[in-house]
Amino acid sequence: PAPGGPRRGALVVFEGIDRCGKSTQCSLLLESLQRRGVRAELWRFPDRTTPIGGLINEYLQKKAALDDAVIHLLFVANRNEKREEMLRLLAGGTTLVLDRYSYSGVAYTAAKGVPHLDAGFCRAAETGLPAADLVVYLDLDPEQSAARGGFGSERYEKVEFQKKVRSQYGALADGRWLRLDASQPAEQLQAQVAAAVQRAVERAAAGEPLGRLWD
Ligand code: NYM
Ligand code: MG
Repeated sequence: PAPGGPRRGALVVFEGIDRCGKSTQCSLLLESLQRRGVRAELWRFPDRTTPIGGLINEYLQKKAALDDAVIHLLFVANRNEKREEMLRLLAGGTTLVLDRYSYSGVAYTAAKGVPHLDAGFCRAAETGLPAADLVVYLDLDPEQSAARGGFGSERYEKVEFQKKVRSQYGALADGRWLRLDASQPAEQLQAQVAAAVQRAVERAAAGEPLGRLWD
């Protein structure tokens, strides 16, 4: 970092199929970071509070039908409308914990199997956004996630589709992802998450530059 300048925050992303436990782990992580005095914020994508997020919400709740390319690009736009604020917070030293990000964008759209919306197209649409310093991938068998409460009300929450999403995540994951077996108890998962996040926060603070998708 510049001498005397702020130490940048880390970009930590949680990914996984629906009902794998991301939101629980994100909240536990935020509490543990704040307890340790690390300045941090928790965001989720899609951000349903913006006008674009409102359209996405209607699509997910099956109140609106949209072309697959259009909904895909709305998810991309929803990340880009938060891009500058993300970069500003990170540069100012805030660690950002994201409940889903570009990796969801690729995995869910590519899982549809639409020929002109393959993983290559999806990845290309994300370039220009910052890459995660750490991706925490909570891997779970869709039969198990389906048995958890709340599953089944939104678009995409079907076991057969979730299996395809899981295989897309498998193709997307590189050696730097922290892949955890999400069937473990939440506290056990959190201990592994916290250790990896601490290392990511330290690397960011030491001046490791923020990457760009898909470097
Ligand atoms: N989703 C999420 C996508 O299809 N593309 C994306 O880019 C993102 C960020 O939206 N089923 C899907 C995954 C989920 C749904 O997310 C909403 P959540 O975390 O269930 O609110
Ligand atoms: Mg969901």
